[in-house]
Amino acid sequence: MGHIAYIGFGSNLGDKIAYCEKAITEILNLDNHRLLAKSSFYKTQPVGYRSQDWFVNGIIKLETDLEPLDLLQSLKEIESRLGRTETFHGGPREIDLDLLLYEDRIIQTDNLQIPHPRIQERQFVLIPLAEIDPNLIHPVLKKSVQKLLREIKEDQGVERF
Ligand code: PH2
Ligand code: MG
Ligand code: MG
Repeated sequence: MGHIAYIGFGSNLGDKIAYCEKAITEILNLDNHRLLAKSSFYKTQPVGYRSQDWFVNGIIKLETDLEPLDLLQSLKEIESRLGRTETFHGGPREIDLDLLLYEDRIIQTDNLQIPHPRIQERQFVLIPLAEIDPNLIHPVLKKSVQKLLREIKEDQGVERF
């Protein structure tokens, strides 16, 4: 039986759009993965460490047969295959694939936290998520994506391409 997962992608090094497109293709080439929805691509200002180039960000909604840790492992392998180089935490990257939500599961381990702990702070996640599924309920905060988005007061610089 398929499970529904949301994956955020981001790139701010090299050909950003090409890295995002390639990552999506690789995810969909995994056995038994089906694309349910894909957001637009967004040009976003860096959140956190600010002295780096702007990002391309977006979200896909997937059906997967993999359990969360196996899906995470597959995402890490795709990041490496696409040539992600190690910089520093929060620093520039060719491709970042984050498992944001998996069904309504709550997982707290050293390697994996689901829901992703910073969804509610980030317009670059919530805006594409709201484009796909505005009424999706955050399983911990028990609020819709639309509501979480309205609760962010500052403009973080997210523009649709
Ligand atoms: N990822 C981060 C830190 N800051 N800012 C933007 N705009 N987009 C990102 O994907 C991003 C970020 C850490 O993963
Ligand atoms: Mg990330
Ligand atoms: Mg990551």
